[in-house]
Amino acid sequence: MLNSVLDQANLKKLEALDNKKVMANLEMAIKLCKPAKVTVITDSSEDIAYLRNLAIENGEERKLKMKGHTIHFDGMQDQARDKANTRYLLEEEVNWGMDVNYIMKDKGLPEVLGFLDGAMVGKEMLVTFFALGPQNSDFTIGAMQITDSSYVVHSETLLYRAGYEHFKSILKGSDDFFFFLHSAGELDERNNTKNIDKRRIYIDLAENTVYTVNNQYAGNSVGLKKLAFRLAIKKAHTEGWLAEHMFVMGVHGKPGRITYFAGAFPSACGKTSTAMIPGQTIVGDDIAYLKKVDGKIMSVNVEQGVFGIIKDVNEAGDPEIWKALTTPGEVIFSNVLINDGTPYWSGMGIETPKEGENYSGEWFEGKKDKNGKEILLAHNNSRYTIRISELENADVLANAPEGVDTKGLVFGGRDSDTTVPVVEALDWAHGVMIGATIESETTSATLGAEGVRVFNPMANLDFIAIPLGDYIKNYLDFQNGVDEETKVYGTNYFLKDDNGKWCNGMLDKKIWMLWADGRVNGEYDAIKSPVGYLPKYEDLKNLFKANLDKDYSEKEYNQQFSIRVDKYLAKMDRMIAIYSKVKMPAEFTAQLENQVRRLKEAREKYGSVITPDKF
Ligand code: SPV
Ligand code: MN
Repeated sequence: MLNSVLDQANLKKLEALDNKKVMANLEMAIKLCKPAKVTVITDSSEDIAYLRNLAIENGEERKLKMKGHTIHFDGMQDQARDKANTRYLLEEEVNWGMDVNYIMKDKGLPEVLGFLDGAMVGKEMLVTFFALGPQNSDFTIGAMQITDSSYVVHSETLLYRAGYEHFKSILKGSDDFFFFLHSAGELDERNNTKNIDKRRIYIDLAENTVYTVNNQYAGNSVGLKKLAFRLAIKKAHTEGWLAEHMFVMGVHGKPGRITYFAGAFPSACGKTSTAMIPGQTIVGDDIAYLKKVDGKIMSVNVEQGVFGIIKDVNEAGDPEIWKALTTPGEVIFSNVLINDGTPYWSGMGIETPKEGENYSGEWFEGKKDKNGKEILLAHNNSRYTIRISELENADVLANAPEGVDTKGLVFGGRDSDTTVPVVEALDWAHGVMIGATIESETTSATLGAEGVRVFNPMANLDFIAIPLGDYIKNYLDFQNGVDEETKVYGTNYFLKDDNGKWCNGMLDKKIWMLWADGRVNGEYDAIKSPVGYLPKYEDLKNLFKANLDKDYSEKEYNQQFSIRVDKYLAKMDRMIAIYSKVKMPAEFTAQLENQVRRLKEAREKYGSVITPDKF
């Protein structure tokens, strides 16, 4: 059976791994998907070059004018993660304390296997191996991906570290790795998935296996991203570490000093742009593993690339990314506008053409979809895929096997009228509560009403693959045995004034991060308020002047850092309504109650809007 589709050279590459589970996975996939041909991709430059060419040859990507740049289009209905059809395969009913999309395995597994049956007839199957984490690192988890999409594997070679050698040496004979089987399914004349109604992304937590079919958008098809992340959260909980939806960055507060932070923000709340703040260095922008080692919290970037939202990337706001996107180098653009071999997107800060080709086919300004809705030149979720090593701000320890010594965590939401731009948690447990009460307001870019607050604990709600109470308990316990208590910050870049105008500019996040950096390094005093430690005006004034050459007024400070007690209490009411239905650790429930108590006591003393100088 194997021999008819797998030639000797490819078979030898597999046999060198000496791994029964790898062979069993492959045999299962071949029998099920029935490919015409099977190609095994190792870490060698010839194999990677083969892949890159294949993506061009079969039309999944096209070359652009700039050397190394390519464009990939996903279908009209395949532009974002499909939450509705992403389900866990479980063997019993569960109550995890949050909305969990799951299906009984005896029903779901035959369904998804049915869609994968014969899905690769006439197509080439690619068998690939990646490392989730740095090479030769105790953090790293092996991942085997089988797919019929060369775009998926090409993306993975940019986004993840090569793993064939990891399987060969470190994982020799082991079945402790993640497995992903993907097929784009039947394709239409534009090389896009035809049967979107049969799109399924099913996650078998017990087997560390994910099946995904009839999709191409990377968030659904690139198994190593959010699909592996869900498996990792379960594994982390079992083993007592953290798998988080976090960037990792080095903050350069003083010449020669780098202090590492990890931060979680819901999608479109400024996570990538925080990791890319000019003057700082990036380790990773999306997924981190955090472990306690010798009394320190060490973090690694699970990835080595960025799958970033391209909308609003321009030279002024994101100079590092801009440079990578406008100079030769390996870049995959997806779902942007192409005109004369050049990519264009919204918010790029230069004039864009009125016609070209985008994910909808031939495009012209004013084009409407079949529901009469205007099709923009580029989808709001259009993206770029690059290696971090292409960036000038890559951190020197970005690939360190031991990770980086992480001194602070940051949790950011999107909130127009309640929380302050930056606050330091009173202690670790309070910080866990700040993370667990993140809300993100919907914007005009998402479907439905604007300004609706969406609860998103640790920006991880979509990915928590265990009961919410267990996840939070693991977080609380994580600080046990750490030498120096890790500081935790809450940020909010989206505060508006009474006239609905943004209070802060795009670059102000640099000041909040530098203040946090100074706090971690013992440089600033702070004001103890009911919601945590607030910056002092003088310190922010100096930071604004020194870094942005901006005169930050006391009026702005008072407006931004006043505690709006009634709004905070309303937020706590929303949180208590959610968490009262969830089995939570008593320590966490006490945090919620104490937060309410402190706010009410302050209101009695000082009224419902309190400037920082009162505390
Ligand atoms: C996110 O939405 O958080 C992303 C992009 O990082 S996706 O790969 O779609 O998850
Ligand atoms: Mn993400």
